[in-house]
Amino acid sequence: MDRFDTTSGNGGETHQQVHHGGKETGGDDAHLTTNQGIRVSDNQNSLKSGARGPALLEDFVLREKIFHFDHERIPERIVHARGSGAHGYFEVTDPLSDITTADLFQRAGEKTPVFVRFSTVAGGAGSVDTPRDVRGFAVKFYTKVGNWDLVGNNIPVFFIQDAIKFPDLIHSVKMEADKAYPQAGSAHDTFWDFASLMPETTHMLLWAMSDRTLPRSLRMMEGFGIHTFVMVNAEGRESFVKFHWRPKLGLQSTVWDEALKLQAADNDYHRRDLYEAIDTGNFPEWELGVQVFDQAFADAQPYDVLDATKLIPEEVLPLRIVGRMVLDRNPDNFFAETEQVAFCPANIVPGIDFSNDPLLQGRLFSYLDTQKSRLGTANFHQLPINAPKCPVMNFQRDGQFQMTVPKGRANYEPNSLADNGEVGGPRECPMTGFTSFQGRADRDEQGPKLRIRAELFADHYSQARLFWQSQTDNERAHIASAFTFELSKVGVAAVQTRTVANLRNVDEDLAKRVADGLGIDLPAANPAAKKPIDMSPSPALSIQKKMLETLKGRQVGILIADGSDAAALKTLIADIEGEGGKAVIVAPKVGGVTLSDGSTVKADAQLAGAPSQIFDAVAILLSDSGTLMLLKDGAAVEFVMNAFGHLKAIGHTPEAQPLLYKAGVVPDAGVVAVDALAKAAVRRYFDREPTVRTLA
Ligand code: HDE
Repeated sequence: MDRFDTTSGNGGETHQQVHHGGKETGGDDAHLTTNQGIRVSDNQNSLKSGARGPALLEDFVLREKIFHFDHERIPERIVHARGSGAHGYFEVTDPLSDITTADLFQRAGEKTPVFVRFSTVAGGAGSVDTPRDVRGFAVKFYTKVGNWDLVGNNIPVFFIQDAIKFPDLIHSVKMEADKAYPQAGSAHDTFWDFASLMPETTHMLLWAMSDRTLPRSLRMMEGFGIHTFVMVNAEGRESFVKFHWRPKLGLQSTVWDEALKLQAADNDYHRRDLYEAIDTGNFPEWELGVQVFDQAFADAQPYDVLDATKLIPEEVLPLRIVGRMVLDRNPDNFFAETEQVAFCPANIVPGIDFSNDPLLQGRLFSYLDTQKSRLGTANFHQLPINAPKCPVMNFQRDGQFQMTVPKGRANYEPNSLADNGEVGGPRECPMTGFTSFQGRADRDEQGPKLRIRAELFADHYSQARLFWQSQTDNERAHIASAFTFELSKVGVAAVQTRTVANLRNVDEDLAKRVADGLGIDLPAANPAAKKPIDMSPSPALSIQKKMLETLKGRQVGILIADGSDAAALKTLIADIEGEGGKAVIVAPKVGGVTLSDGSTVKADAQLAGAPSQIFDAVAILLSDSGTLMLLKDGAAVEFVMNAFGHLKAIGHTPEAQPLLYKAGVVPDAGVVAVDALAKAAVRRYFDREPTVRTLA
């Protein structure tokens, strides 16, 4: 039964209507109807003039069905088109009342409902989940006093400093205008042409070329508000704030070869991972941390806190953890919720305000504007996923798809025509209403109208250098290799040269490695607009330095075949689950195998459809005969070879050794007996990497 529930959650001007009455689920009295509520007698055959005659135009059942289908798609987002969402809540652990009057931060233990959408940036809605790309991390808090949207990314800085460059940046990274390829990737001429001509992109480029853009799971990413925001407390004291989300499962990324192979294995790898985790009660969780500072701190930093290409190292300004966010419910309907959710950085609540970051200021216009084009009406805020869960009362009226039915004739304020003849309708409230932070007259906030940037914005390299110096050797090799890979896809030599010339201002070694990887001469350094300075390395910027050793939220693929040891399988599954991981049985036939004791076990996945890149570690639990059989199966050899190449732990039976040998596995700390696997699987073996591939 088709039931559209447009419950807005809007406690004031309620537009709670069920257009189509009836029961939600099927049953004897659940009848298929048209959109006009007319019962349908036959949903299999169109109306025809005779069994072999022409279809009749009067068939309103057919016409309505096709008409509606024809208009099912809406424009996808111009950026961040591919995304996955979930419902959950934010819970305060340390009230921020000393810093802000924002209602949602006042009371320990209080929960605020949220809807979160994670996304890739460059690809279309139907593109894959695992390209090298920045991830969006957008949170809508349905607070008691209105919606607050914290629309961030999984990287704490951005490519550009001023909103006026955003259309150029996005045009350059999207598919090239004439060819319409490549999809969902930055490894092409136009992106690197733009980036190489815009040295302000350098810091973010290092992040983009790091493993941050290859997350293992949406549940294992950090999130950042990026911009400096403002908070105001009850005394009217302003603070600057930066927002950080910290995943409870720790940071985890894939390696590049693995990410490429994941695209082939599962287009929906991240979407499926998020959905299944929530569906099985393994609710993803993040801590919310804030960096709070004042003008004196801001003035003392060697960079401008209004510049979105800069971060504040947490070693300099530690995070204060104020709450946690748990995602505990999958959307009921992807389109109605994840597709129609409309985030907007301009949605803020009293106690929170904007800084003068010129990138943020541009965003404040763009998001509202784009929703009109995407959702087709200025009333998109009435959609259930966007509607605040507090009263909405004003005199904004009409427009396409108006869902409310306001009563009375007075649609203006002030008015005195309420039913009782007194002053009617909602009125403004100077005490509790949103009041903009006034800023300070002694700051350089106002002046002549100029198209100009503040002086410190000209330093494009110091923090790129800071990022590079904060990485492990292995992470540096990944970054240099990613630059090399991407630039090797660029056909215009001058673009390669210009990029490497920029990198010389970051670090000589990085520039040399990329030039060497490309096989080009090291160009002269580009003149720096401002000479870079050395900052103290920040270990918090490295993924590997703060990775958790855990199996929680991870999955281990166990390859079995006829004859596999029944007792060992049982113990291994218990060990994996004991460490908080998930065991997935992979076999040549999904119907299952006959184990050593004659019992049978069903497989969770067939070998050909479950390559090892979808797992965090693998077990090769084979008997002699099973090994003999799988030695002839390319999928089995690749299963082992890729697990080794992707630096994963491999647990194996002695009988499986010939398969490991054929797959090129060389014993190391990550190659262990089956009974030692659950412990070994809590991490990756990065020191193996030089033995399996050449890195720049
Ligand atoms: Fe966005 N961005 N953006 N962006 N952005 C959009 O809004 C824009 C920027 C981010 O899951 C659009 O609803 C401008 C930074 C996320 O629905 C659009 C500028 C950050 C999402 C838009 C930026 C983001 C978007 C496209 C430079 C991290 C997905 C569809 C001034 C802090 C939200 C839409 C979702 C989406 C504009 C820069 C994050 C066109 C003009 C910096 C996570 O309005």
